Amino acid sequence: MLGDVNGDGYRNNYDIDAFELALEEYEDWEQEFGEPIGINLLGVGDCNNDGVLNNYDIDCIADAVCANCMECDSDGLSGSGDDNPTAPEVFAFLREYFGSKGSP
Ligand SMILES: [Ca+2]
Ligand SMILES: [Ca+2]
Repeated sequence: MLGDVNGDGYRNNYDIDAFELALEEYEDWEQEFGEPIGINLLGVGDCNNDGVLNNYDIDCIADAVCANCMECDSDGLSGSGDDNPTAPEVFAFLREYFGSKGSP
């Protein structure tokens, strides 16, 4: 499922951490999610279908994930607690960190 980057069958804010990991360290993502679950990163993360997962996919993944999670602006990221960033905050960080080029 596109956007289900952690392969748990749901597309929600729990996928944001996995997406961030995939952007930062593909090898780590492959070990933690790809191989154990048998999912293809391009299948779940190449949101704009250009054949690679990179910063171009941030906006698309953000839309896909946030469209399906009512709790996007509450908790659920990186465990529990009140200090966690909201999904929009995380995506804002990712755009800044990786540099979002937006849609072609
Ligand atoms: Ca998921
Ligand atoms: Ca892509």
